[in-house]
Amino acid sequence: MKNKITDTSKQKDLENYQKDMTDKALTTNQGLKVNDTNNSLKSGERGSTLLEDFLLREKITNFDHERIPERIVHARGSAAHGYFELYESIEEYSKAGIFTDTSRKTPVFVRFSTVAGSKGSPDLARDVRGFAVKFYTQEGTWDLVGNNMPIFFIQDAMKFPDLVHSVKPEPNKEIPQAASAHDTFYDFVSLTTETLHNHIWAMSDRAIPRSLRMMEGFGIHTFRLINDKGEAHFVKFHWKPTLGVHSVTWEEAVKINGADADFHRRDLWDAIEAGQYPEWELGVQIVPEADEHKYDFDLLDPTKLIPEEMVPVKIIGKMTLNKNPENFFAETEQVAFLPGHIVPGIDFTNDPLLQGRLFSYRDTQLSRLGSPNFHQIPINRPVVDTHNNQRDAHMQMEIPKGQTAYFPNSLSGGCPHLSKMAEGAFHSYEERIDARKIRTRSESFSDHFSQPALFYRSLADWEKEHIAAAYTFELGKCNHDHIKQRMLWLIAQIDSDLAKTVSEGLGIKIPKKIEQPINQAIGADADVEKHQPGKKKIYLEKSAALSMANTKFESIATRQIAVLAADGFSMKNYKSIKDKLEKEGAVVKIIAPHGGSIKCDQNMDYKVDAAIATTESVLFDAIYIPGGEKSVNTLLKNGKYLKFINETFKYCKAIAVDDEGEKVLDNSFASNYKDDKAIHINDSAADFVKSIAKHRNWDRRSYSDMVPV
Ligand code: HDE
Repeated sequence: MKNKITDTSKQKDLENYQKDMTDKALTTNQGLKVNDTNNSLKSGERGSTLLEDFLLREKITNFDHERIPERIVHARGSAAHGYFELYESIEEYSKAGIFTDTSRKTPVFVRFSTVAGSKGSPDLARDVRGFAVKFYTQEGTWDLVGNNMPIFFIQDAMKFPDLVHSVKPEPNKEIPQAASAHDTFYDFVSLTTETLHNHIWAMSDRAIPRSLRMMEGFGIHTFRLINDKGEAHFVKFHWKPTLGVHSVTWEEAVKINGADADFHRRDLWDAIEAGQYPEWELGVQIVPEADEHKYDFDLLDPTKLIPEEMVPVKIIGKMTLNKNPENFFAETEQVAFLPGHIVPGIDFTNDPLLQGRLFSYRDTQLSRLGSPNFHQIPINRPVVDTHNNQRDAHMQMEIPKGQTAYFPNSLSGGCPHLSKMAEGAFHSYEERIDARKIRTRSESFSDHFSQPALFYRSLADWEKEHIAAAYTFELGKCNHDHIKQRMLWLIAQIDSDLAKTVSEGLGIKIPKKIEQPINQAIGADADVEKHQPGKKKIYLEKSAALSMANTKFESIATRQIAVLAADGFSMKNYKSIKDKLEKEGAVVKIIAPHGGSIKCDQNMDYKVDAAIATTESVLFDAIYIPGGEKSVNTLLKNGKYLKFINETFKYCKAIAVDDEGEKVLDNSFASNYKDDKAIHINDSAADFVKSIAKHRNWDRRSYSDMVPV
């Protein structure tokens, strides 16, 4: 079995379950051929429908039961298949085959998600993104169920239902959908200071990614790696996208949700269909066991990250997503991730959030998928064989043979038999524990301000401005002043300038102290006193890795470029730009006054990708306007084209125009800023490419902020 597993093993397994309907007759579930699926059986042409109609009943019954409960969190998701390759063995740390065997291509299935919204909610909600990876390894399935931010809101699983209830729509009115900007969330956050670190990340542009392919992933918890000598190291897992980490602005996000609520899902699907496969490198931060207590924070506290400057991220492999699912429900909806799925060489730590997750995921799958046999659903089946004495239950798909279903037995020769560690059996890491049974929180978890402050200090000015705007927007949507005041007081503990800007935006003063101390507000007994947040520490001035200003700006692959053109556009202009952009991997789309096709100045037909009425500028990364008198005059008659340019200018994206195309620019808000470095007038295509690769020209914002779109 061992050497037979390849990157396509899971695909081959899934093919056994796929159904191709081509050239097939329509049948009932019993295989009966059907000659009418449009009309029910009636007593006479205008008579009542007969109970006898088993065709009607089968069709309707199936339909009535099509839905399963959506996930309580992470309901909205999109997924893809791919594989993971290891660059170099890390056998000194882990004996896991996936971390030691560089010849393997391990199949993976990855699901990205938002957290708070329902299954049909828009993709660009301000939210954390789930980043769940199922590795179908030769030693069994390993699930790395992470997020796109390196920390979490709470320190103990016990608080998870409270956190989720506070952010979900308010229970009396089921408002708002997929949004954190409401009273209950801020009531909870302002009373639960451990949330502040993840919260400030959620206020940053990380919460509104440009693409699922342009965000990082993190395992968050500290895990353990175990080598073949049984030695342990602590580890944090990181996914780094090869395209860099990029986001949209909040104003764009709001518009994208209206223009294309499936923006991220479509982008992932289209990139894979076009053969532009999303890639992430896997990195590990390794901490020797001896260093467990070396840091100013506790490695078991999931609200803390280890700055990369303190422990570098070692890149060890790459994941490539190269295939879309065949069926959304069967794969993306039915996939079940469990942090408890690990393989020899990887183990847990006592992080109290992780420990709770080890219970929750199997439990939730039972009600979501309806049976403990959910591991038999094709997408959830490991690529290795499974044998045990667990039996029966709803939807048993296998036919276990033999007289025995217990261990030990002699009637079946002791089978299925146990394995030794040397034969690959899992063995829990033997951690020495000498402790009291106690319901409390460790003092070492009590610093709630140092890391949000480190994050904020590490950002570029434009990132800081976006955070201030996000706090102002979110708190501005709350109705209760005491909640806003409590939040302002807490933000001031993170950074006084930030609090000042938010307070001006809200028109509310930062309180000198809060009326009711947080420990009283939570109705706590004396014991909670000692868990009040400690003083802010500065153990690192800045961490460059936390700022998106320091990400990669090398490629324009998969960037969407809108060409604004009508009949009579200059073919020469267009071709030279298009060829260069496409050579660099960008996607060039003609946006014309109508669908179908338009003619260039050489009278040749060009297929239109979208009529201007059906699309919006916020769906694109840059704009190009070729010359051609007739084309440009047509564009000038339609205000939507000017809106395209004004918005693209406002959101600091690259614009290129050639020849008469400049006239359109002259009529826009960009007309006075022709020396802006991301505005190209008769420039080389190579310069335009460089500006697109930079993602945005944030220097522009001092004047583009005034554009009223
Ligand atoms: Fe989850 N989480 N979670 N979570 N989580 C679920 O499991 C839970 C947490 C994450 O694409 C649920 O199958 C608890 C942290 C992702 O299918 C549920 C706690 C992180 C996904 C659940 C956490 C995550 C989930 C809902 C606190 C990042 C989507 C449906 C102890 C490391 C997986 C499901 C997918 C889904 C529980 C906290 C990531 C209810 C109790 C921290 C990516 O079991």
